[in-house]
Amino acid sequence: MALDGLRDAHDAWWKSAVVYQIYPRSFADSNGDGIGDLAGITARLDYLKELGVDVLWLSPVYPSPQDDNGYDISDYRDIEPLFGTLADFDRLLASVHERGMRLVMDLVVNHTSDEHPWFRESREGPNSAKRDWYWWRPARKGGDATGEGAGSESAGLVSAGSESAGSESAAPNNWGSFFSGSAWQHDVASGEYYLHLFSPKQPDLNWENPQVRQAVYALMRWWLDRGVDGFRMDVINLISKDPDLPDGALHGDGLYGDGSPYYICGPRVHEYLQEMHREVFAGRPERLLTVGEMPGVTLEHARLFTDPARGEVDMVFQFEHVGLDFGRSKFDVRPLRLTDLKASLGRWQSGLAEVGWNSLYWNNHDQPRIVSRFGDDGPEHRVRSATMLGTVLHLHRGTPYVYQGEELGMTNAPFASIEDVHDIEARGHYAQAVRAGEDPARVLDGLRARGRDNARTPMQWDASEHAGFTTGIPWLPVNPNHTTINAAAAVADPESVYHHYRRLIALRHSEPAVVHGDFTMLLADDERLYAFTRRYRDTTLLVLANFTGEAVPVPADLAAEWADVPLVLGNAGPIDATVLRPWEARVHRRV
Ligand code: TEU
Ligand code: CA
Repeated sequence: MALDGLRDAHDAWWKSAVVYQIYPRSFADSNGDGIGDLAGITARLDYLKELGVDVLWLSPVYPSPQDDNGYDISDYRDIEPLFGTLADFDRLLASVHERGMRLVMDLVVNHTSDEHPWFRESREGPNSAKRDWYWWRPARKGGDATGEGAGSESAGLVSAGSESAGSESAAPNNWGSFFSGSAWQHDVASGEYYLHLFSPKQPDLNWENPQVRQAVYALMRWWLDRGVDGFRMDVINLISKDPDLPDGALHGDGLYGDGSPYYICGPRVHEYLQEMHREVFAGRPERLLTVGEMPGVTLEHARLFTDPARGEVDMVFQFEHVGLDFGRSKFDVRPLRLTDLKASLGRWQSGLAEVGWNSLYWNNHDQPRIVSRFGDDGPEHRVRSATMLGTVLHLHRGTPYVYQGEELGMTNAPFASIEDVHDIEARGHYAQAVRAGEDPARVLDGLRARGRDNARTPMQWDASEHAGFTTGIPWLPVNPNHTTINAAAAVADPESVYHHYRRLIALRHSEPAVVHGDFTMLLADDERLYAFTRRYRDTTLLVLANFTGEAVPVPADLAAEWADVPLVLGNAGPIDATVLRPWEARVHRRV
């Protein structure tokens, strides 16, 4: 393993790779049922190959009741019938490999679906052989197990505290779930509760139990043996909980406690990932990629997780830069300060410079569209702000991830009412906030800015009725702006966001300074310009970007130093060395 580590540290293939995330439900529908599927993806591979991406990551395609759009898995060794069959999967994988690309699966093993056979067996009662595979606990002493949630009984389960939770709750502790309400679900038959950090249909697996860990490693080997090229590991830094499950400090709303100190990067998380690495990855060929999704991960932990010598994961998704514009919650919108963004990304650049590796992302299936968030999605500035944002991200040191439609500059969606909102997190938040007396119109504004459905409207392939996504009725309406923002139009227009992303990806493949160059932040205190250099051997790149809708003068010393240095990429035509146009971005290259 030490040898593995040494090799990886230098030229792991994924350092020069770009990953493209597909949300299968919303990518391409092949059979007119309104839901994207595997055959739809297979039919669109040439588009992705043309874009130039190296790796495709599929959000979950396993059988699932779809309570959280597939992040609730009921069978780890099959394909959800809505998406196709294992034969369709094998065809997709072969077609990806034929084109010289790789395919990474989503691995969701912090929790299963409550309809997974493991949980069904676990729920049979305290003597079930799998009882200990999940986190079952008796009611809190002195709590009133029948008090709250009474009347909302469904299928023998009563939500712990959906009505009157807080300190009187009988739930084993006061933790709130990520999707509103208590993190505990009462099971009437046994009188006990089970832990679910996400929805009640996503019970948390108990990783303390070695049988659980072996079962997970076995399913991972099963997919690798089938030929997949790695995993994106869902909330993998939440798998180790403090087994005492202590109460957390009360949230602002006074209803639930914050359990995160007891499950974010918990006591055994590094041990588990090292064990996983030994049991699943060690001795396999080097073509694999592992990325751990890690909400709340600190730079200090990230360095440990991604130190190749430790054998844990290749890189992590951290969340700092996508939380800088949160107010009291993610739905409470606060404007981004550019200096905060630079301080955060800059800290991660230097923190993982010597050891470890960064992932780079603006978007995924949980985040609002970046052009609507940090750019300007109006007709005048959409293309230029989207290409500026892409340039800044892709020129950092790390592996960039492109989320489907980001390469088209797709925007947030205009949801008219809560009726149009599908996502479980958004609906839960709306219900809780309105119950707590907040103005529904304002809550909806928060959802429009931050709701996960923004990322999940169907891929905009062309200007036709449902954007070429489906011949049927899409499960979530297409964004009306698909008449102008779509792949067909973008491919035909050399100045489109698509072609700019294609050039960014090509630059990474041809220019070692983009992959390996060191990173130096410039103008750290400037609220309008983002500037940095990348230096590798005799090459220096300067990246200069205007994060505003106004022209901004280039500081005189920078202008003088770089005026005659050629551009390798820009988004605004011929440059004026002394001023950046609105949302302009440039990459100069000096040798
Ligand atoms: O998300 C984990 C996560 O912490 C958040 O990004 C989450 O989406 C939520 O917005 C918290 O406010 C992962 C998946 O990416 C997400 O789609 C799943 O819903 C979640 O885990 C549970 O599997
Ligand atoms: Ca379909």
